[in-house]
Amino acid sequence: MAAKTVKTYCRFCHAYCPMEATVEDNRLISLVPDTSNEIYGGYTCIKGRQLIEQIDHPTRLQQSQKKQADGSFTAIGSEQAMDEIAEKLQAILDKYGPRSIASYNGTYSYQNSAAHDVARAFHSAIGSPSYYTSVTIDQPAKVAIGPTRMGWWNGGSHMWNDSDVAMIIGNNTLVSHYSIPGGIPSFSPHNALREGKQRGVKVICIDPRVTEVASRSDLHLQVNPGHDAAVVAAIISVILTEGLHDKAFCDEHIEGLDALAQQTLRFTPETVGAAAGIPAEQIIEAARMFATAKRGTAVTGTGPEMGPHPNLLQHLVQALNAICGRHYREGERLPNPGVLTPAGPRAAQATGPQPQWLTDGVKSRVSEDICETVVLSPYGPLKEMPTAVIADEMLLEGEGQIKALICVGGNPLLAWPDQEKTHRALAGLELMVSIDLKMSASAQMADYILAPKLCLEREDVTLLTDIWHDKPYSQYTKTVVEAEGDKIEEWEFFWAMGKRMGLELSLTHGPIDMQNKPEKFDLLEKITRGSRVPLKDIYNTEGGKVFDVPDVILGAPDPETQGRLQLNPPGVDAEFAAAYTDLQSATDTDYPLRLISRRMKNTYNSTGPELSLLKRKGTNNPAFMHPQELSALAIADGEIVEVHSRHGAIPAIATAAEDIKPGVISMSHCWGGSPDPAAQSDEKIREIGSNTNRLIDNRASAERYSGMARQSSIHVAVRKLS
Ligand SMILES: Nc1nc2c(c(=O)[nH]1)N[C@H]1C(S)=C(S)[C@@H](COP(=O)(O)OP(=O)(O)OC[C@H]3O[C@@H](n4cnc5c(=O)[nH]c(N)nc54)[C@H](O)[C@@H]3O)O[C@H]1N2
Ligand SMILES: Nc1nc2c(c(=O)[nH]1)N[C@H]1C(S)=C(S)[C@@H](COP(=O)(O)OP(=O)(O)OC[C@H]3O[C@@H](n4cnc5c(=O)[nH]c(N)nc54)[C@H](O)[C@@H]3O)O[C@H]1N2
Ligand code: SF4
Ligand SMILES: [Mo]
Repeated sequence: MAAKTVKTYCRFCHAYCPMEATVEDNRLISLVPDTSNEIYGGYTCIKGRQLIEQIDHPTRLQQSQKKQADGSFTAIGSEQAMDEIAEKLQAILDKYGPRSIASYNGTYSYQNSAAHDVARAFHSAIGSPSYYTSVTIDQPAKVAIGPTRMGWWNGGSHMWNDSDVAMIIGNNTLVSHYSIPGGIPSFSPHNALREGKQRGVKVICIDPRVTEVASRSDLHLQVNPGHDAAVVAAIISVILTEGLHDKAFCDEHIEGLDALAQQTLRFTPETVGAAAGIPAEQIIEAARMFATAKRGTAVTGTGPEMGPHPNLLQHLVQALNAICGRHYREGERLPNPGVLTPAGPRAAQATGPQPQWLTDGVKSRVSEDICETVVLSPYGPLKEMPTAVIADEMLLEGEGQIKALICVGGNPLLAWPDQEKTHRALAGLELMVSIDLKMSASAQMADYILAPKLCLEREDVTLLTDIWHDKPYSQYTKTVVEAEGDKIEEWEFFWAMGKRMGLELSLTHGPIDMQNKPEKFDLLEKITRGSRVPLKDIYNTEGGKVFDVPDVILGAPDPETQGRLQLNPPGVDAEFAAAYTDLQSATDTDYPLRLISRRMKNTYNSTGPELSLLKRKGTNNPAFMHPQELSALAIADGEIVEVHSRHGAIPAIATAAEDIKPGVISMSHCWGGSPDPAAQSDEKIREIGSNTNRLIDNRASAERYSGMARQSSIHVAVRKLS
């Protein structure tokens, strides 16, 4: 057959870079950036260039696997595996009830545009609230707790393309390709930043590392980790004291401004600067730079969102944007009203807080304070249980204990806080099923591993990123190459369980055909029904494009439904007090260093180090430290040391890096292997790295409502091994 070139997009990460694939006899012979794309301009990264290799890689599971009595795996047909799994799930459901069946939908579940909706439909059909995702160990304060407590603005915040300032707090988009709107766009981020700087955007970066973003910013606050809430409180205080806020917006749409002014008053630039290790003048300069600009948003990333006081930090960042009025107003055109999200007019008004979401959902069995979180999405509020305490839910005996786990494109043993506990929890399950392309550390603990189709082997649409773009952009990709052998999609698993268990699965816009397996397009059509652009039009468009959607001009507020943003919700006083106390706390002499997280260019969490180009860039997660720190401890660059916390110890490869603030260790997560001594993970540190989640006690500083663990800014010390 003659070679054919088609347009598609990469789903190695969520930047969804458009590509052109040339296929001959169902084999990929080339995969190149789609240089004609108007948004990405031909951008791709080293990971995306490995998609061809990934398809035939020797570590890829070509068939589903079943664990044998001796712990080894043998190949099994996927239909046979699913027959057996359905029977086991039914027995567990009958014996222990719906809550005992949990699914954990990790990062690769998000890359399949139908996976979450069908998984949720399965949970609804069996009545199980035990729906978990990686979002609740990522930034739950941002997507759930913050907007729930303060309310949100229906017109959204200023986006990068029409901003003249951006405050970027612990978010390194140039490596992570991640930002919420307002920060540097995740799509071709280098170009976006260059274009912004030419336009005159002022970038304020707050990060303990001179990151790729920090080195290109106008003002870098190289803070000690863990004081971001206090830093933002101080910035707010300067703005309010100097009267730089948007008084008209505050009068009309905000409640609790006086209280906020009071609460932030004692967070003076001097007090906060001393603890955060930066000059007071920098805090004042950041406040003035941000507030005197006309448009632009403050955004956070994972670093501070995983550190201390994330609920307060998120509250203050939202408050900062609100008091400066950084929201689209009546009569303004929304840069991206959404392509796949529901059509309809939008009004320039706030929706007030929803405190009932914090308390009325399904309660965690392990703590009164922790509850189902409500994640805001363009499709409405979505409930999920907090992953930070899922291992405890598995270990705590009694009514509702989790007995079965379906793990979809996630790697709990490396990703969940408290690795030892996670290991015990997974080992105690009656049934664990993993849908994973390789024998990951977690998959090895499963009873069944189902071999999935990879991204170029399936259809998808850019549902996840629909409102992250600052233009109404979308792309539908058809299957580029048919998967060889017996492989399934993530959603097909849940459909197959539903069918075998005699369930009726339903999406928001109607039931799923349970007799004949639906086509993916039909599923996606049902998921997106009512969208601004019909899915068919996107399907019929070759490649990604900005769609010509009618302008959405924000309408006048409706007095009936209009709410106010609440700057002083119940509970924040105590959070302010805790953040203030932290400013005064003496250095912990036993654990004087702070271990923080980072992303690495050559991997996506635990995916990638097996691929040749990525492997060449490194097969482990070095412990980056300032050379001064290394010499003070008499540690050589490249030496294997032990990093230990009150909770655990791991080996680490000490690596000198000038860009790290002294006192800080910067290490990536999701590396290493099983903590089971039999796995001898520590001995393989240079080949597989080590797992920072072994240093974390997930309950020691669990955040209210979400149970979010302290996954960054961890108190540690370093010990020489020889
Ligand atoms: N200490 C600490 N812990 C952290 C973090 C941190 O910064 N510090 N970060 C947290 C964050 S933000 C997140 S999102 C989580 C990540 O948590 P997880 O999502 O649980 O972890 P990943 O390593 O992304 O797991 C992805 C899995 O999917 C598999 N996979 C790869 N491609 C495919 C595919 O196409 N289909 C399928 N079905 N599977 C595939 C991979 O082999 C891998 O096992 O970790 C969290 N944990
Ligand atoms: N290449 C690659 N891309 C990825 C991933 C990957 O593993 N590799 N992971 C994906 C995932 S799951 C996610 S959630 C996103 C995350 O995307 P980002 O949030 O952009 O993640 P990072 O690049 O780790 O950036 C976090 C930054 O926070 C800083 N930081 C750490 N602690 C603190 C602190 O206390 N205060 C402040 N102010 N800063 C702090 C770190 O130095 C780091 O620069 O990236 C995604 N993209
Ligand atoms: S940034 Fe890299 S990994 Fe992410 S979608 Fe683009 S090419 Fe793929
Ligand atoms: Mo994440």
